[in-house]
Amino acid sequence: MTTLSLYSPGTPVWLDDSELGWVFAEVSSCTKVSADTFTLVLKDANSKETTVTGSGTSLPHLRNPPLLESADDLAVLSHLNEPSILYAVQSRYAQRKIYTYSGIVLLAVNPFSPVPFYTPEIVKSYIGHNKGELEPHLFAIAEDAYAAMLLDGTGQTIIVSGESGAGKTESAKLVMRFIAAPKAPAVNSDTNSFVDGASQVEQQIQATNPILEAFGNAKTTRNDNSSRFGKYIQVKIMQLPRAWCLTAFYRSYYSIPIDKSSEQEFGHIFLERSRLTYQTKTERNYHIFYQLCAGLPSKDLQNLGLDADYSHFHYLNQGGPSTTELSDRDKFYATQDALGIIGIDAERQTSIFQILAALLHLGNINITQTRTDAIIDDEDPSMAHAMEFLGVNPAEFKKWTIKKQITTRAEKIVTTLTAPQAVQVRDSISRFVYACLFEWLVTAINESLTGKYGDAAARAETYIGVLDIYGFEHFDKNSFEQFCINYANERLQHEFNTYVFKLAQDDYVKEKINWTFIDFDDNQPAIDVMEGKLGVLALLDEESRLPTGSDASFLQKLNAQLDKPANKAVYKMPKFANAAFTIAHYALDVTYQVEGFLEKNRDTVPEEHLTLLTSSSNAFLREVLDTALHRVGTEPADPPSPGDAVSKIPDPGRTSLAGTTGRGTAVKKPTLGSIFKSSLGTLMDMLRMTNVHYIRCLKPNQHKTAWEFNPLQVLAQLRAAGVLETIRISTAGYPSRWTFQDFARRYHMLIHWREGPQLIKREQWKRICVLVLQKAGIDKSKHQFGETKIFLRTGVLATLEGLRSSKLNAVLFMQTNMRRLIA
Ligand code: AOV
Ligand code: MG
Repeated sequence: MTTLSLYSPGTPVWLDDSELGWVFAEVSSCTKVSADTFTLVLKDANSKETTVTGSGTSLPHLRNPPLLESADDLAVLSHLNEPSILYAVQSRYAQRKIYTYSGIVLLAVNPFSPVPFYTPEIVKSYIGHNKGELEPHLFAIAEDAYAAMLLDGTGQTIIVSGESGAGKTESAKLVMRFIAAPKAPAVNSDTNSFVDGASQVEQQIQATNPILEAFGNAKTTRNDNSSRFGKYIQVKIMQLPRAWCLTAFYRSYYSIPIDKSSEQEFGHIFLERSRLTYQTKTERNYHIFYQLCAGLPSKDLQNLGLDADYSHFHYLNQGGPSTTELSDRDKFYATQDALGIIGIDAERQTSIFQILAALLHLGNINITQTRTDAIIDDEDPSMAHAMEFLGVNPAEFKKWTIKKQITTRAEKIVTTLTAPQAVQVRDSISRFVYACLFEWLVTAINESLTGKYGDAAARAETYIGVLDIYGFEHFDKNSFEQFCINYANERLQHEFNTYVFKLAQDDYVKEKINWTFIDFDDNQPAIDVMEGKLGVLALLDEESRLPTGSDASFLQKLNAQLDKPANKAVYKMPKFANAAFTIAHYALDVTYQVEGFLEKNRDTVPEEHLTLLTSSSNAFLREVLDTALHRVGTEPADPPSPGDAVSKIPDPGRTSLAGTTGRGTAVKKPTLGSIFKSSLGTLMDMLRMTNVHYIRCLKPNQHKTAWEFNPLQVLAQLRAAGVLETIRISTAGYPSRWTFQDFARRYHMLIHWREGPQLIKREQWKRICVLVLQKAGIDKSKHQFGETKIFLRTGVLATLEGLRSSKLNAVLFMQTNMRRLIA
């Protein structure tokens, strides 16, 4: 079509608008100025005229016909451009439709208000239906994953992504609820018992949410219930040997997700530890502390030396007075119930609460200073309380909080600490104990979920995993925590790119099919800057291991290594901020303040304190530490890199959570950054082994206002997520690909009943594929043959599956009738 006819008078187009992104307009006239340049006069909705001159892609974007404008799947838009996509999402949201397909991805816009989309009836209606048959929904994605799992027998992962407060955790919970919901009636008594067993597990899996959220979520300025850890929940599906109807033995068991068959346990990636001892204004510590103060009966509070007014506690009052929440008490009851469901009885709960109380008292220990040395009063009441609950001798605790022991080759030297240093020690102990408690909880949850099925469950290879991590974050001040969180999101985005763009297209090239390559924004350079051999994490580790290391010299190293022309696009020295560096993330540029990076990366507990804690008179605390240290101690840590001279100088007398075993001996001393990196690596490896499904959550406004849609903010998220490119590749590409043999084996029944088996016998796989497609009437434009694989466009597989089911039913019907006739 020529440009003149494309922009004929009356054609609806989009006109740039600084506030709204784009607005409606209509072409009044279009004139050719030179070979490929045109001048258009456009009229907006208020009949205001604007003149635009341009060529090719700089001409206004075309608007879609009204029928398509709020289509279920953005892939069907005839004009695939940014304004049309944004408008489709926006107009659907205005109609209270929060879900939209975007090729293989489901977009979910946060309503910030309760919505009636998740009733048991709706759950039911999505069971057994293909993705395109009903309104777009999280449940359709879950059902899709389920069906794919049964079809291929492979692991599936549903990745929920999006920035902080976009709705990942809520979506992940709903997806889990759908997967856990009873779906099919049991066929016989065998499967019946199985289904019954599962319903208990279903209850348990639901119970994990209030627990993990109480201990791992907190209020931030972006989200009142912000996840401060990442989780991967795996629902394993076991099949009964004698069963013949697949849908009947759905249920199985769940785990978060210790894979007992593998050496590496993986349950969650790092809990943000610094929050335990410090919160910025208007933010809170972990919910559980406020729940405890609000929910415990006053007698129990008294026993723990606590009171309902949490502003009395240093660890809870730093965020300021606006931090109270009425629902804390109800949430506490829910947490208690949930703990009960996973088998943590009242007595154990009391032990947990004692540890929490101990931490609050630790934070209130008064540390002052003489001219040079830190001092703690022997009679400090907070210390007395804390030590009582931790089962540790106060005098010993005091000694190793205000003093430090350095072991040299010849002797041990004890030196005194300053008050700020002593506070650091005290806080590091609190963070350490809390992190261990969280680890212990995850282990307890896993044991309760996997216990019943034990090894059989571990062997099951078919599962659906749901990944919900902390979303991309940027605050006024960003530190080590934001760096780790954004690094995780950057890796996840890279997986997405790789999956959708690279792999799809690499296969096309390998299989030599006709294909025009689609470009995408590769974020590998940003990842290299963060985790490469001489990247931020490596340099941070190097500096952290130097006894004389400091944040300032860390920054110097960063700038010396990374501020180079090759990294210009991703690493920047900010013009207006001192002691900071900027990384251009896929979502946004974020400036990180280096202050505190080193200390947070080391986050070490003095060896003497570790010995005190592990030999505590509190048996429960000993169990918690032993479980946690054992769990984390088994996680792989990066071996020190060869050129890393500083790694040969370990920080004497100190150890981090991950660097110890339950017996208190230091084995290796990885830093938090390096554990985070290897933990992420394990996660990515796991994802790669599965078939992935994507849910992309969008935050429609920054104020958490119900049904308010800020187009520019959503546009930024759509851009960052590469939505436009994803749609292009899904519509142009071939999402299903099978080897000739696999395809032939599954669908040969669609060709003649005698010819099919004969061809199979002769292994004429490709010939069978050709005949199947002919027989099913699949158009030439819907498939391509590669060297070893057949490639199918979206929707083809659904058609073939439909035909296959009808054929199977017909055969079954015939057999039954034959038997009746014979009888
Ligand atoms: P996040 O997981 O993406 O942020 P959440 O899932 O916690 O975000 O959602 C934030 C808030 O949005 C929730 O507390 C709800 O109030 C609201 N919300 C989200 N999804 C829905 C929904 N489907 N229906 C109604 N309200 C919803 V973070 O964990 O900070 O990255 O780390
Ligand atoms: Mg969350």
